[in-house]
Amino acid sequence: GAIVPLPVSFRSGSHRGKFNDRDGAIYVSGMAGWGTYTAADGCLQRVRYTGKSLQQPIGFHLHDNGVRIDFAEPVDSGVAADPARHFAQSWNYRYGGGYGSDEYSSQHEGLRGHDHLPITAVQVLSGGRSLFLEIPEIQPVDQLHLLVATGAGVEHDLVITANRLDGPMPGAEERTLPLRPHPLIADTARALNTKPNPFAVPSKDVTAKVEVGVGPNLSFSPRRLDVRAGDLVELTFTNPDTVPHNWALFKPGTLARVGAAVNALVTDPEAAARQYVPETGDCLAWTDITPPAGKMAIWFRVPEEPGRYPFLCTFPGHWMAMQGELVVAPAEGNGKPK
Ligand SMILES: [Cu+2]
Repeated sequence: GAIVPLPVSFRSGSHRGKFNDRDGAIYVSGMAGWGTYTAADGCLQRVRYTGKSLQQPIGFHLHDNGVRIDFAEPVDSGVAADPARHFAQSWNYRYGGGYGSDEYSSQHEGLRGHDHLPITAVQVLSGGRSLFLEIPEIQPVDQLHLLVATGAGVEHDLVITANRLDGPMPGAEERTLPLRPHPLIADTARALNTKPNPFAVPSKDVTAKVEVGVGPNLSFSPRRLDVRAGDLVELTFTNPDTVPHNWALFKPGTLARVGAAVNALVTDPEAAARQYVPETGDCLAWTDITPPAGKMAIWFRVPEEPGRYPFLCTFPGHWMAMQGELVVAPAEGNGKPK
């Protein structure tokens, strides 16, 4: 559904409305039970039809390449056909045990805020009674806010719950970005299917302590870590960045396969519950997705095979840049555990 503000104001909160068959008016009642800016504690008000026309959105349809909006009156095509006259943004809520939710980016997992969605073209349809806004980056989201101009100085807000997008609107450019799962599905998977990290178990037999953090512009700092074959490593991962990251170690020579699997995680509702670690069997150890200002330690045994083991951040969109190497030297005969 969508909400559309009406150009009326009531003396108090408006909780209930009902049309009266006898006079065709809608009667609205309500009260100021929660925080409100209204003047009165309660109200019962009548909204009459004056006989004048009123331009309002009266319907909409979501496609995977944009939104069609139907209007009560024909739009002014000179204004409405210009993509720059309209605005679109989206955000998500976090479904969880707490009351209420912050507003989260629908494009950057874990970040608070809204995302601006570019409107690349507008089609004026049905003799001006419908508009199709091409929005190639549209996704299933909790809130999609459109500000649509239908004439000079005439704008309409629609706040849409975009649970499901239909196929592409014919005649408009098709989307290129993959469709993400609905945020509610990802949140539910996170709540139900998150398993404890198998490497978050402290060990007393540590033979090497390693610290790795996050540098500027999607990088690890340092990018190279040195250990010996068979070491029992305590690795502390620190994230001083403004976006979430993880640290995941992979078998040598698996980057191409792992990268493809990481890219595919964007459309997988279970990915967040799995800390965005791909299920290819190539991952040797990993931290959880660590939030901004977060820190996590893991304990793992270095493989017996000396060599250069790639590590990545597998958070969506990061792995191409955010890479490093664990360099495993041959073990020495110094009594270290093998
Ligand atoms: Cu990252």
